[in-house]
Amino acid sequence: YNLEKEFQKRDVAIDTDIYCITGEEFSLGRDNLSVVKELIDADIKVIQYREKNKSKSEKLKECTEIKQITDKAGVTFIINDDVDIAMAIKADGIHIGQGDMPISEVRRLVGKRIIGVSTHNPDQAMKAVRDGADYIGVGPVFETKTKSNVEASAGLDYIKWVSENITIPYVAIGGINEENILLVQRNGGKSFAMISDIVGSKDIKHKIKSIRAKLNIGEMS
Ligand code: TZP
Ligand code: MG
Repeated sequence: YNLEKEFQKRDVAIDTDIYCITGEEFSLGRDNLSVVKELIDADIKVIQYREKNKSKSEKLKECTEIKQITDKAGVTFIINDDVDIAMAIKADGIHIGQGDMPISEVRRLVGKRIIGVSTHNPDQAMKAVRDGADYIGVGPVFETKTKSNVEASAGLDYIKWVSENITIPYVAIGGINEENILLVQRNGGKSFAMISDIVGSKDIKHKIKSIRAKLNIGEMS
């Protein structure tokens, strides 16, 4: 039985514009499943499931449900932290941090699935590329209250450095919102991972529309 063979890598675009991450505690009382439905309705193409305070079985149940609707919609579904859940539900990818298992070990487990790795400085970025990450997270660009024990802000200089030196897809993260996203774009940002500004919006579809309008204007100027 070969897990790696069984998985057919989909033609997934990780270098999307907005990369949405779940966080039920920031979702104004909505559950993750209904937030994901709204994200899909707003034409979001990459969604990461991230829940730091739920049990494994709760997460597995939610991810199983979410996977059904992301599959139907052709949306890339990435799991934060839990390689076992990613494998159990046949997720498109896994996102890991600096303190997690080495990329080489994760690769042995997940085969051709997407591996994303959080990085906070150039050394970590170069190592992630060498070790075979499919994309890197770049941040935290700004201060954020969303993540506990968050690393010091890496600032705009780091995203700029990545844009000039790293050839695999990268996703800016940390404190990005509608107000400051153009600044991140001007400093080399192409994909933007967000939690609170999106899932914490009353009208998620409208929020995504106005962020996209800003990004499009930024691209033209
Ligand atoms: N990793 C670095 S910052 C962060 C994560 C998961 C939190 C991002 O959340 P927000 O609300 O978009 O600042
Ligand atoms: Mg992690």
